[in-house]
Amino acid sequence: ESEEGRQVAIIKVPFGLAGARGGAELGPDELITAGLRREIARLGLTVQREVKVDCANMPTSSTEQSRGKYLSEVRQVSESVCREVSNAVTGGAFPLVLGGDHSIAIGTLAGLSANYSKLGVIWFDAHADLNTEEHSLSGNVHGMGLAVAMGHSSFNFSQIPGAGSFIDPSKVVYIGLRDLDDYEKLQIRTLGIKSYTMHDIDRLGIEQVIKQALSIVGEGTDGIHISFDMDCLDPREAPGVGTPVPGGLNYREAHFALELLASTNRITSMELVEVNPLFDQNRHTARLGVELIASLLGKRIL
Ligand code: 4U7
Ligand code: MN
Ligand code: MN
Ligand code: MN
Repeated sequence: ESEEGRQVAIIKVPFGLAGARGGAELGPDELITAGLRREIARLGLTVQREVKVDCANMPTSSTEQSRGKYLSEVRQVSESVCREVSNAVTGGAFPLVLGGDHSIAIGTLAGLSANYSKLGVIWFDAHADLNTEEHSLSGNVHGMGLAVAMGHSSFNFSQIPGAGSFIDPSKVVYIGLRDLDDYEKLQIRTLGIKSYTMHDIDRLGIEQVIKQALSIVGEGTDGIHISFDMDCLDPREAPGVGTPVPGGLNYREAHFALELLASTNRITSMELVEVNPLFDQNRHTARLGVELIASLLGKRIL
C-alpha cells in the first residue's frame, strides 16, 4: 500500500477542563499554527477532512465538582470525539486527534473500539492515567482515560454501537512512565500491563523497547493506536505541558521511537495531547509536536 494515497482526518479537540491547569484547550490551534498542515502536505498525504469538536471550556454552576471534575463536560466531549473518530475510520482516513487534555482519549478509544475488533494501544506518557473517580487524588479526569477505556470507572457515555468496548490490558503498552500514584502501581501489577518506565528505557534503549512493544500490541490485533502525551518528553524538550515531570524522553529518543513505529506500516491512528501553550516558550512544544507527528506519518531524513 503506497504512502502517497493515504488520507488523514485531523480531529481538533480544544478541551482543557479535565487537565491539572488551564491551557490545553489552546493545543489544537497551536499545532496548526506550528505548521501541521504544511508538514502533512510535504509527506504527500491528503487531509481528507479537518474538524473541530465543540468543547465546553467554561464550567457551569451545575457542574459536578466532586471526585471526577467536570464529568458532564467530559462526557459531552467524549461523545463527539467518539463520533468523529469513528467517522474518520469508516471514511478510510487515518484519525489524527489533537488535544486538548488527555481525557479526550476516552472518546478516541471508544470511537476506535467501535471499528476494530481488537485494538493495540501504545501509551506514551510520564503517567499511567489509570485512576478512577474513587481513587484519584486530584479528581482530574485527564488522569483516568485508560481506566475508563478498560471499564474500571463508572463513567459511561456512548450510544454509538460498539463504542467503549473495553480495551484489553494485555494489548496496552506504556512507554515513558515515571510518576505513578500508588493505586496505579497496584493496577499495573494486577492487570499485568506491560510497562517500559524511564528506567527500562535507560536499560534497554528505545529501539529495543519499541521492538518489544510492537511484538505485544502487534499480535492478534487489527489496529494499533498511538496515544502520545507530550509530557512523556523531558520538560527541557517540551516545557509547554500541563503536568511536567523531570527525567523524560529526549529529542532523539522520541523521534526514533515514532520513526520505528512508522516503518512498520501498522499504525492505524494517533492522538497527541497535553500541549499547553501557556507554559511554552516560542511555540517550542507545539513545533516539536508537529515534528513528532510527521515522524509517525512517515517522515524520513533521507
Ligand atoms: B496526564 C495524576 F496525581 N496521577 O491523577 C492525577 F499525579 O494525562 C496526574 O498523564 C495525572 O497528563 C496526569 O492527577 C494526567 C497526579
Ligand atoms: Mn496522559
Ligand atoms: Mn501525562
Ligand atoms: Mn498532563
